[in-house]
Formats: sequence, C-alpha cells, structure tokens
Amino acid sequence: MTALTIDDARLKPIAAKVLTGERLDLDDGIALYRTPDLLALGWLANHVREQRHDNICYFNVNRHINPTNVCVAHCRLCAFGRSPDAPGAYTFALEEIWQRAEQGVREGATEFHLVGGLHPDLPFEYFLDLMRGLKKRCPGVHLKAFTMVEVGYFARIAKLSIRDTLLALKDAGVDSLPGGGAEIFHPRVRKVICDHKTSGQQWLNIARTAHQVGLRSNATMLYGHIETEEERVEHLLALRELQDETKGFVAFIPLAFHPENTALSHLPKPSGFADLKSIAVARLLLDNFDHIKAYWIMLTPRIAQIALRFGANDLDGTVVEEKIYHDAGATTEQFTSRAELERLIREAGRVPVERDTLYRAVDRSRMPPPPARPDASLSIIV
Ligand code: V47
Repeated sequence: MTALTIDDARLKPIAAKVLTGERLDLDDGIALYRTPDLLALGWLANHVREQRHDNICYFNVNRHINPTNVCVAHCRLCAFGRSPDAPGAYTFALEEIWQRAEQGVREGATEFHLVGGLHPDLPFEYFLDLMRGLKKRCPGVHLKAFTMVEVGYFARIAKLSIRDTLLALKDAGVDSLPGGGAEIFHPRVRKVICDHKTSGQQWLNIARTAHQVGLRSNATMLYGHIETEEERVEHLLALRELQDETKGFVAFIPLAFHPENTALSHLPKPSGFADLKSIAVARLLLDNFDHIKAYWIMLTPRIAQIALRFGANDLDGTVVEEKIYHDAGATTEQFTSRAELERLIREAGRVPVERDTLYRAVDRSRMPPPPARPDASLSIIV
C-alpha cells in the first residue's frame, strides 16, 4: 500500500483516530463528507477495508424479483411504484413468480431478493403463500425478502404486531431481510422524499425486532437528493448504534439517488465523486459493519470497481432483472455474468470469492448440478 498523503489538514486528527482504531463521531463524519481530499479519504477507508478483508472481494449469484409495482405510498423519490390502474402497473401471479425463481435456480442463484410495492388489495396471505411456494420449489435458495417498510405495511393490513408479522414471514420461509426503504431517517427529509412511508424510527424498530427474532438484515442509505451531510451522518450513526445493540446487520449498501421519472426529476444525479465518498465514509463510520457493498447496478460497473479500493468489499450480484433503478433512468445492464464480476474484481487487484447471502464462501464443485432446462431459449448462462 502507498503512504498516506493528506492535503486537507482537517483530516489529520480523523486519520489519527482511524489509524489507532478510535471510533469516529458526528463531527468527524461531517468533515469526511465535506472534504475534497478524496484520495486521503479513500486511503483511510481502504486501510480499514484491507485490515478486515485483506484482498478478498465478494460477489453473489442472485436474482431480483419484484412481485408487484402497485404501491399506495407514492414516494417522490420513486419511479417504480404505480397506482393500480396506471399504465405499466403489474402484479405477478404466484405461479409466474415461482417459474421465474425456478429459472433462477437453473442459472445457479443462491439468493432471491424479493421486494415490491405496498399493494392496496393483496392480502398478507399472498406473500406468505409466495414464500412457502418458493421454499418448496427452491429449497436451497436463500430468501432475502421484504424491506422494513413492507413488513410494517403487512403488520397493518394483517392486524398483527411487528413481531408476529416477522415470525409469520420467517415461518413461511423468509431467511433474511434486504436493507431498502431506509432512505434518510431524518423526518425533514422523509417529509419531502417519502411522506407516507414508515418513519425512520419505525424502520429502526422493525429492524431491531427482526434481529431479535433471528432474522438478519441489510441496511441502506439513499443519498444525493435533498439531505444535508449532517443528516447522512446521523443516519449512519443510528445504524451503528443499532448494530452495537443487535449485531443483526449483515451489510450496508449506500444507494445513489436516480432522479429520472420521479417527482424529484429536477435534481441532478449524484456524481462519481459523491459515490466514492459515500462508500468510503460508510466504511469509516460503520466500524461495526463487516460488509460494505458497491451495488454495481446503481453505481455503474466502472465506479463500483473503483469503489473496491475506496472501502467496499462486495460488488453484489448477477441480479438478472432490476426494475427500481431502471424505471428511474439507470443505464446499466440488468444482468451481469459471474465471469464479468470476477474480471472486474481481479482487475482491481482483488481476489473474487463467491458468497452466499450470509457471506459464507460458495463452493460450486460441492453443489449439485442445476436442474435441466425445460426451455433453453429462456436461459442465461452465468
Ligand atoms: O428501498 C427507490 C431505493 C431501494 C430510487 O439489501 C431508489 O442487499 C435511487 O434496497 N433512486 C431498493 N434509489 C434497492 C435496495 C437494495 C439494493 C441492492 C441490495 C440490497 C440489499 C438492497 O432503492 C429502495 C429505495 O431506498 N430507491 N427509488 C431512486 N429513484
């Protein structure tokens, strides 16, 4: 590793803390977001990343499935959700989702990532049946399903407590929860970007309850819209505090806001500079999170690859079908192959390791061969 050169003198005391393993505070976080000294920030984040993970960079073979885009929340930040009668609104029949999932198994998926809109008419039982059917048909695949926001909504429509809702989901087959819906916890920001959604405090309470009933989860932060640096740091510190308490978070994923086709389309897209800073600051502030993901779908493969030297230790997955970012103007592909992820990782000087959702190494040579394809024209080879 090259030596650390600091151009911004305000970073010197923070660097001293990082190098001695002292915890950073709110003011440190704000200074890190404000510094133009991206290389010093990246050096520090990379230092911490290499202490934890050496040269390893993880990726996974997964498939995203969005059962419905019909949503009652109408968040200004979102281009995915639709009213039931709006053009482009869809809801998959359960059989259709199961078929997509079986296709995912043939492609070697070890994880399904399932999230969707808050549908006004689908009962909780639809989602429980969905999970039971997936577990029955694809027993070896980890079901990472439903954000804290969806869990809060299910509890409301099913008239259950959050705990009982989570227990019912777990019993039906949910293995862990993704990190979406967190946005920025501060009420000032939520009022503008996602007015009718679960509050920040509720999101944290649902995550806490999930961890207490044995469901681990991820966490995210949506940056690059109307939030201040202070609000970002408060968000990260709230996650860090909950992680101290439960140790239930697996990974953190900073999500860059994509404004196209949203009610906030007048806002500019976050820059590559902001993207790399978000990865690096997360690595430094979230000292109790093992994994920081560079989600290539959202960052582009180019920036995600660079992020592997700015604090990230995971590129996320093959994905296959992505709607939330592509409805909001993402220009990335929706699918990448295992070979391409490995190539990007190796080129960044890292050693690719395929992982499952809980970051255990996947040894393909010990796995049963994927089932035969009934229709070869549908298949994607990873
Ligand atoms: O919850 C919605 C965000 C999230 C937009 O847990 C938007 O492993 C940008 O949570 N521009 C979904 N972001 C994605 C997500 C995720 C992705 C990858 C991995 C994991 C994981 C989780 O995307 C939403 C919301 O926070 N979002 N609309 C938009 N216009």
